[in-house]
Amino acid sequence: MADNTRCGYVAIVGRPNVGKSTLMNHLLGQKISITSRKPQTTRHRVLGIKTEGDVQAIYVDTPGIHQQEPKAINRMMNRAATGSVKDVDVIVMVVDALKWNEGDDHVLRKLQSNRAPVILAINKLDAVEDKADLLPHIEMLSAKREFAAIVPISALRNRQLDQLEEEINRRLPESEFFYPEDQVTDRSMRFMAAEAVREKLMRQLGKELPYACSVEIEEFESANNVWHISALILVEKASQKRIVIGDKGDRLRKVGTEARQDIEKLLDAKVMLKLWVKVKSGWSDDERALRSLGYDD
Ligand code: GDP
Ligand code: K
Ligand code: MG
Repeated sequence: MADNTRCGYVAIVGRPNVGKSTLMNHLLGQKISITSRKPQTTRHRVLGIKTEGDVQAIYVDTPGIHQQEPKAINRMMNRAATGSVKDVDVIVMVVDALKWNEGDDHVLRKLQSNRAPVILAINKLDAVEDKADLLPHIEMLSAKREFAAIVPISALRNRQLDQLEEEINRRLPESEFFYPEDQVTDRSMRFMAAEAVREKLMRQLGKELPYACSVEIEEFESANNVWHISALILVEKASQKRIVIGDKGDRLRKVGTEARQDIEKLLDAKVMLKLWVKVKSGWSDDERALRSLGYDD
């Protein structure tokens, strides 16, 4: 390891669906955190570790910060989001270009007492039709708070991510690396496998029920270079179970195929994936049940 290394924590925060997880994955150059068009896709705090040269940036992807917290799962996600921001070195606040709303103001308020520098990443630049609208928008945003830097980006198209990274890295403290140079996340492969299944469910189920689903890994073993994994999909009602399974099992099969391909990439090995669907009523409103599913970290 070189002298004068830098290392620190970078929290990625923002209201739901602005592109936080997409940004983390693209900064890391691999899929660590699941994404979809739906808010509340990210339910857990996920670390993505990037070591390059003498800098190690430890990104913390957070569930979006919600204004309403009626259900236990929302309260837990908010706690995960704000709790993970406490001791970080840099905060990247992601917003959707030209779409500032009171959800963003709410996030700013949550960050008010935090001492870490806040870099504003104005995302989805590619979706802005008239670039002339951008300058007054940036002016409006810079009046909201003293941001350490403002960088317009497109996470999805990898635009200006180098500039953003530069702004982040120069604010990391001098320190030894906290993780081995080849480690990319603090999460287990078991967890990543469950998340891969949940991502496909989030993406393939319309508005019907993605929020009522949770995934538990029951078997995770390798034999002769093949991983045998079985995952249990928990839903709240029998009607939801039918939707997840789909006509003649079509949907479940599709979820299984796509999840298996992602898991094979992660493990770099062949995978046999079995999926089961089971009804477990009321779990999303029961904090104890959530704890047993690992939602409390
Ligand atoms: P999160 O809830 O903040 O973590 O948001 P996600 O990363 O899950 O992204 C939400 C949606 O926005 C997904 O459909 C992404 O593909 C999309 N998205 C993210 N970044 C960009 C971007 O730079 N441009 C466009 N057009 N879409 C994006
Ligand atoms: K999302
Ligand atoms: Mg996310």
